[in-house]
Amino acid sequence: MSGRAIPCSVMRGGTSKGLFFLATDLPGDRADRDAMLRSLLGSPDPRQIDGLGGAHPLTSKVAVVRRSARPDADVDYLFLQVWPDRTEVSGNQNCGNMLAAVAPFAIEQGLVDPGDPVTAVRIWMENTRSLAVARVRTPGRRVRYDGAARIDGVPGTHAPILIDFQDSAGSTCGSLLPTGNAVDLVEGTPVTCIDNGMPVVCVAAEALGVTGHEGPAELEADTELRARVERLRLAAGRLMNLGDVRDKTVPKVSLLSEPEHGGVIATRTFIPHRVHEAIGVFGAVSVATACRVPGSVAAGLARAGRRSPDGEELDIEHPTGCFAVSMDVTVEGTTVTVRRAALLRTARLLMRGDAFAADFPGAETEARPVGPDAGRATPAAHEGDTE
Ligand code: NQM
Repeated sequence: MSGRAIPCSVMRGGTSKGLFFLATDLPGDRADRDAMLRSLLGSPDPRQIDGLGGAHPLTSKVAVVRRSARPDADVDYLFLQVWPDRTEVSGNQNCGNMLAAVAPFAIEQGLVDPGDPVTAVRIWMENTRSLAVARVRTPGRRVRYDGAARIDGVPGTHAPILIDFQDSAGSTCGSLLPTGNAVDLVEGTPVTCIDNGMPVVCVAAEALGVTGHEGPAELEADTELRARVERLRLAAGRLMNLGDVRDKTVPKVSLLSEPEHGGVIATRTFIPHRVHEAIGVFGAVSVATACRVPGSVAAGLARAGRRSPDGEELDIEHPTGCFAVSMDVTVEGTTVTVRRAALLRTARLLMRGDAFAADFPGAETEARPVGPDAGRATPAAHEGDTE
């Protein structure tokens, strides 16, 4: 046998897909852990042919889950972006799509006792040091993945997973409007820099010479546009307290335009070098919030949302449909306060078993036997790992 077998679940969370691990099944040392993950996903290689990664940032993701020591949380969730074509394994952003699968994973792994017919799982998101509550269907105390909920970007219908965020404003950059302004002139272009769970640079598509209704492939093929977006991102990253973002996955850059399908605003989002087929969860929450910041680039293009008993429903249009964000935002003078944000996702368990890491330090020496009689390896400690 070569390599090491690691218990692993492959799950779709929202419009993303990745590998889910218990923290106790991964090496405690960060460099060893990252080497193992690169090997499991097949990075760096644009095709990830020798691993389980899907050769796109949206399908080259990892969630590490453990029982929480916090009184206000059931589990801790660490998101890691494994770049398909680079050696970096990055914990500098959160992922709200993978988050959708964390609660079912935690229940099925025995970290959370299921209720009947719904289980609310309190999740401490280590990347942004903030809390989410996910409500999962568990009739008969078993996770149900099938159901009638539909999200754009995913074929078919599945069981709904409702997720609530309370304190996501400024979770990466320190404040909702990290530059202190609703609009900044960056590289001669007006932008709104915002962080409501994801640092995003909002820019009018028109200001970059496109309509904002092009498809991802067309935008990615426009090398001049990509270079301009990256220059904007590098400059805005510094203004957003993120330092040199050359090798970071944040901030994202969202090209905004007037909606075409009855939504509030249309988006095309660079994440940061590929264009998202839809939009990230926290990316959508941040853009939706920007729509309600007076004087912002987004507010100038946005339409009204639907009033709801809890606030407002904002449909954020993206290349493959709409992302509905339910928000309660108050604006007093220049102060914008986000009381809550909530949304609907679905998830599905695709596979559970052992993944094989072929090539990382210690792979051979720590190998555990494979076969019907093989026991589980003694878990490695994996504490204090916040990125
Ligand atoms: O913004 C892609 C995704 C994401 C992240 C990205 C996400 C989020 O769609 O919360 O979900 O922007 O890198 O999975």
